[in-house]
Amino acid sequence: MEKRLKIAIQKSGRLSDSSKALLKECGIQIKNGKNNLMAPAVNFPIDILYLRDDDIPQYVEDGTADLGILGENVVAETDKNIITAKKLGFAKCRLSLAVPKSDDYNSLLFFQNKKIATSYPVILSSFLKKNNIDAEIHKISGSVEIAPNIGLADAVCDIVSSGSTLFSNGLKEVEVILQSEAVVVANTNLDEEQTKIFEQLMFRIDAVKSAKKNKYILLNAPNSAIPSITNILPGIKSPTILPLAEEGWSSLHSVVNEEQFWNIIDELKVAGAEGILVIPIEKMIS
Ligand code: PRT
Ligand code: ZN
Repeated sequence: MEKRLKIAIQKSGRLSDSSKALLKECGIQIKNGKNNLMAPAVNFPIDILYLRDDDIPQYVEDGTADLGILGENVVAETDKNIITAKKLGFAKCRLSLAVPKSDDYNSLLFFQNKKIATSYPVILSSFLKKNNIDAEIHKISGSVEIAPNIGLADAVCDIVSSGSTLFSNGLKEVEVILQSEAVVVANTNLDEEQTKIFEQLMFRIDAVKSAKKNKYILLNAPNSAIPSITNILPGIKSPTILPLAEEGWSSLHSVVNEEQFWNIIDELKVAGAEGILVIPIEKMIS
């Protein structure tokens, strides 16, 4: 029988839509069984396991799942024997220490003998130990940000993304302990056949990721401007140049990084580029 890989993703929460969308962009169709724990892909040898994100590391360590998609914060907190194989660029956040806005904060010494509320006791205690701070860790599983207001703790260690949760609870972020984003994790004992499927999946993820980072750019320019425009365009290779019906003019095509694009757009216009079109790329294989 054909080997298949089991990939665990979050059943519902901040990671689930993006995880499903990524698999879809990789061309993988999942049979939709609502409320099922497991769903097979119809056109790729993987099965999807829907789990709570906190359970994924254990399942991947013991081989119940071969791969998983979850946040680096949970990977670090659960501290299982699994491989972090690839960063995915979504669900970016950080694990930070925060204190009441009105408190004077100068250094980590602030936390000496203080009480800190968190859902991340493992990461926090190793951070405090590394910095020689003695503090009491108060583990709570939700709504950590209200702990100082109800007198449960002096400070919190929690996930921050925009910062508005801390702000609306009268707290200020004072130290970042860990930066996090969604990653693919893998079991340490994949066999040869499983590794092959794993590599095919990573290849597709890379193609989707680099397509997202890049845009296809088309522009028209007088032939005399081609050398200077070619210098400005930081394409994969040299641009494609096609003659236009209008004598002495050409169309230049290239691939540019989304971030670079905004930096070079003015230079391109000054160099003589006209009719600039920027088009999303669906997949990019380098
Ligand atoms: O049910 P299950 O256990 O599967 O889900 P969960 O409730 O544990 O996790 P979920 O869905 O809330 O988050 C899943 C993952 O998303 C986390 O483990 C992080 O890796 C990532 N992530 C990204 C976040 C955030 N951004 C985030 N903002 N996880 C939580 N938050 C919360 C944070 O806890 C705080 O309450 O949002 C609040 C802060 O947000 P800002 O924007 O106000 O700063
Ligand atoms: Zn969770």
